[in-house]
Amino acid sequence: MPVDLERREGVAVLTLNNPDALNALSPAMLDDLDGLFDAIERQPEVRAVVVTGAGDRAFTAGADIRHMREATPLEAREYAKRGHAVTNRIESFPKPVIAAVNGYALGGGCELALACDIRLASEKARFGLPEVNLGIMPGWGGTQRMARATSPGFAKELIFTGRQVGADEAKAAGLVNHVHPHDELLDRALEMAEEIAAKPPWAIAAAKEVVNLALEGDLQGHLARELDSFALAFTTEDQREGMAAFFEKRSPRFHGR
Ligand code: CO8
Repeated sequence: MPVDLERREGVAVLTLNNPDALNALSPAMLDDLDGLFDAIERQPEVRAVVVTGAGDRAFTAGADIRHMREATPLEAREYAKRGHAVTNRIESFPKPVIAAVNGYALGGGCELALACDIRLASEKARFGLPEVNLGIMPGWGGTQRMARATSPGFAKELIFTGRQVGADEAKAAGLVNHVHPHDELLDRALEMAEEIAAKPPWAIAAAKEVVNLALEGDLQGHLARELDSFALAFTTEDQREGMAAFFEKRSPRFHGR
């Protein structure tokens, strides 16, 4: 299974499981995640969710570049829509979702973490929105949720430069709640999830819904704009060049067409 589900004391732990590709979010993994959230929603005994990555290196390194490399704009839009569906689902899920970021959280991986309610990071976590290096732009909500979680200036720096930041810088920017030693991350995430799971579930769900409203300001309208701009990037030669350069392990040469 691309995503593992483990149940503990009122908490479901979802582990993105394709460590050889740094847990890249293939369409199968997105489908799996969606199905597991369906199942968890129907289980009243599960009152909190933790999402993490398998292996020692990555939460997830983002959307599957192999799947995007030859995509037409319409196919790219479809893939982006699937990512939007999963991230919107997490954000509006009636139970709290904690991201335990145990390594790279890049591109769609960072966007997945941003859709979670609370982000805990290991000291090895690396966050970034490196899509420009591939000739494209963030397409799974990063343009909106990074700016809302941190600040427009921080979001633009990360999006324009593709720079990765470590756990401490991410914490200073407001992107993560706490940084933990790598080997303790999952235990700390479970502790927090279990603490929340012992609270009254209706009050938690209602509070989540209302806190989300604090940042609303036509989020869905802006996400629709992101989707269209993301798909348009796939009309450019720079997208082909950026993704070819990734697999050829060289620097891309962008020509603005
Ligand atoms: N997709 C597919 N495969 C990947 C990805 C990915 N995102 N990331 C890593 N891999 C694969 C590599 O190809 C490699 O495979 P192989 O062993 O077969 O060569 C394996 O994972 C290990 O990776 P590296 O050899 O590159 O490991 P390094 O330690 O040298 O580097 C990095 C680690 C820095 C994390 C590097 O792998 C990297 O830069 N990865 C790509 C990160 C990235 O650009 N992510 C953003 C992707 S775009 C995106 O997420 C857009 C979101 C909106 C999408 C909308 C849908 C269309």
